[in-house]
Amino acid sequence: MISRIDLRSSTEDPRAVLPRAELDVEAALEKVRPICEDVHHRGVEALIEITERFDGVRLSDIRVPKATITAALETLDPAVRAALEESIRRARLVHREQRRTDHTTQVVPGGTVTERWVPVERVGLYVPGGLAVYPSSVVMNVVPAQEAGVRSLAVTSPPQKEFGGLPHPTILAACALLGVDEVYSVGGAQAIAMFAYGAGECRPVNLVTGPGNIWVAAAKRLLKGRIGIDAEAGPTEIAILADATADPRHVAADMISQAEHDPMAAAVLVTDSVALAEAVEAELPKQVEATKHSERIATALAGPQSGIVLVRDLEQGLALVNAYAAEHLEIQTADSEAVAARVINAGAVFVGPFAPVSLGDYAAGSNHVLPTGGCACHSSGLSVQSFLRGIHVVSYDRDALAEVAGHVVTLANAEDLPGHGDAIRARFDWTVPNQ
Ligand code: HSO
Ligand code: ZN
Repeated sequence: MISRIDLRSSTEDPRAVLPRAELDVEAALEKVRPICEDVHHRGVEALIEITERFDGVRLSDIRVPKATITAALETLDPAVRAALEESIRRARLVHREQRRTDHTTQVVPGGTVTERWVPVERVGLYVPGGLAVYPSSVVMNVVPAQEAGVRSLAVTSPPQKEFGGLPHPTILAACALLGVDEVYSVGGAQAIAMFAYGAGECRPVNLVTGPGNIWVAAAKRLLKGRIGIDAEAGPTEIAILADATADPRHVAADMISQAEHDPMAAAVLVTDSVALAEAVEAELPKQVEATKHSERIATALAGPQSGIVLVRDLEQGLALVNAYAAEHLEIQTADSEAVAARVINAGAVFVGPFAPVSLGDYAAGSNHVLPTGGCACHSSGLSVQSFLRGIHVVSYDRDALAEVAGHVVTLANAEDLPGHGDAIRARFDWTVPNQ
């Protein structure tokens, strides 16, 4: 069901020996290019045709009427509504504290630099359809954007045949709960193109966030620059660093929880305990058989991207998980807080026996849009910061400029850019020496 990789005597670079899925976004680029160009040139007409081709739905309009969004909330199961409300409340608590305050540094008397944090004006949020419906992803995208102060937010999600070409009603209900009333039933690469170029009622956006399949990732790569993007999300992944104190039933359940997303999802257990490895190997088939999406879970666990990795000790384990830079990393060891404090690369860290990844997926308050594919070594998950730009505001008076004028002219000349120096010298009637 899952392969075992024994690295106890390995001295190789951990990056070379760890299992990881390769997602060939480059190959998808050529397929999405004509789609994006078509949306660029023909707008809504192209969106309707492409949607019919890929989603098997003929849309009369790409925009979901406001009344439909409100109606979705009215018919939402009250238990789901209560759970979503709690998820939103907790996410707001955490994300509100991520707001940045403007800061002014007085460099010299009369000379200041202020960093002003300004929200992106208009954002497009992509909510995937596909194998599962993700109202929780609406929460994870919308809450940080709203807390950052983004004024204009549009959500798009693939049309569902069984719901008459609308996005899933739970997604619409989540939008209603969050006060989002601009929603489109468009998915795939064409949705990203709609956001980038605008089409019909959808004005172009400045930034697109939210996970999606390989076509969405390819469109994001293609259109990046014209629009900002959060990340090119790949299949989800969980790594667990555990010792003999971990409960194999919990470890197996957590691996299964993320394997449930996608046959290409990755579940990697790193442990120094042969007994735990064996117990998890025995537990996995039992739990997989008893669960609903056993087929795709079995595929994900058996895939080359998943495995149980044996290490000499937790030191080697830590080096390994830091090299792997998992989207989600659980620490289930005796002193889990101390081990977690030494993690430097992960999208999010879940500490101890009672912080499973699924808590973070729905209701920890943390964000579940996280860097995949090793990108956690240079990028962060979605946060208020993702929706802000820091603008430096430079304010110098005559005396403050005079004080540093000579240095600017010198550096300009050192770079053979005398025009730069002259812009300073002109302000002092060319009296600053041109050395
Ligand atoms: N684990 C996913 C998020 C998610 N799980 C949504 C359930 N619903 C990626 O972090
Ligand atoms: Zn999940």
